[in-house]
Amino acid sequence: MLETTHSPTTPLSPPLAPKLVTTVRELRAAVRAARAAGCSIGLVPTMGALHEGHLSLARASRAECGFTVASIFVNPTQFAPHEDFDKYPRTLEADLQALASCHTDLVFAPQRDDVYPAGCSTAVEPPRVAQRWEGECRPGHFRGVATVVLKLFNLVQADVAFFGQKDYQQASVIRQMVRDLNVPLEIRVCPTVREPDGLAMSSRNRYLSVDQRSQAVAISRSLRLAAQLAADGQRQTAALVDTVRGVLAEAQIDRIDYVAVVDPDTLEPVVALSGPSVMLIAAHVGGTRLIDNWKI
Ligand code: PAJ
Repeated sequence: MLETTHSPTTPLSPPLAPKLVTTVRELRAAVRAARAAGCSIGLVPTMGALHEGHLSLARASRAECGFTVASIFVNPTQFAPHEDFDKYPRTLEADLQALASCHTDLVFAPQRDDVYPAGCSTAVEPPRVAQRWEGECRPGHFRGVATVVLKLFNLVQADVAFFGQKDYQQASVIRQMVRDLNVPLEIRVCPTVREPDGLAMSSRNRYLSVDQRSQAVAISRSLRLAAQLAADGQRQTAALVDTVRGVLAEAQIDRIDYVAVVDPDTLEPVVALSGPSVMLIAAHVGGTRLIDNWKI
C-alpha cells in the first residue's frame, strides 16, 4: 500500500487517528454506517493505558473484521473500594496514537453516566467459572466485568469481540456468559503478549519500581519452569505448585493469592495431569497485584 509508493523524499504520512466518540448516539451512527457499507464489526474492550497486549487484539480485529471499535472505559464496578480505580492510568492521547498505528476505525470512550445511567440497578450474575481464584480474591469483580462487557456488547452490537489470554479466567467468564445468555456474537481469545524477559504486559506494570520490575519476572519464569517439568513427565500438580512457590520465594515474592493448576474449561483444580491444563498465578509485588497463566 503506502510503502510501495514511498520514496526517500516523500515521508510516510502517519496513519489516521481513529475517530473518537464519547456518546452512544455517535457510536450507534458510526457502527450503522459501517454495517451499511458491508463491514463486519470487531470490538476490543479495554480500560486504556494501552500496551502491545491490547494492540495485538486491535490488530486481530483489523485482520478479521471490516470495522474495528476499541472501547476505553475504566469500569468503576469491577474495582473494590480499596483497589486502584482512582490511580488507574488514563492516557487517552497516547492510546489514540497507538490505535492509529493498528488502523482502528473508532474509539468509544463513554462517560460513566452513559454506561451506568442514574438509577441503574441491574447487573449480570457471573457464571460458575467466576467463583474461584479471582472470584474469591476480588469479590464482586466478575459481576462488574460481566455487567460492563454485556453493556458494551449491547452498545456496540459487534459481530466478534477480542479478549486476551492474559486474563484467562475473565475470558472464560465472558465466553460462558455469551453462551448462557445467547449473546449473538463470537469471542476470540488472543495469546498473552510478553516483555522480552517474559513478564506479561499489563497496564499495572507501570506501578512497579525498577527493583520490583526485576522481581516480577520470577512470575513468568516460575510458570515456564513448571510447564517444562510437566513436559518432562511430572504429573503431580502439587509438585508443580511447590516449584512455582519456590521460585517466587527466591525472588522474595511472598504475598501470593493463589498458584493453581486447573482444568482449562471448568477452572476446577487438577490433582494429576491427564490432559491440557492451565497454571494460574496471582501475586503481589510491592503494592502491585499481578496475574499470569500458562497452558501446560
Ligand atoms: P484491560 O485490562 O484494559 O484489558 C483489555 C483486554 O486486553 C483484555 O481482554 C485483556 O485480557 C487484554 N490484555 C491485557 N494484557 C494483555 C497481554 N499482555 N496480552 C494479551 N492481551 C492482553 O480486561 C479489562 O481491561 C477489563 O476487565 C474489560 C474487559 C475491558 C472490562 O472492563
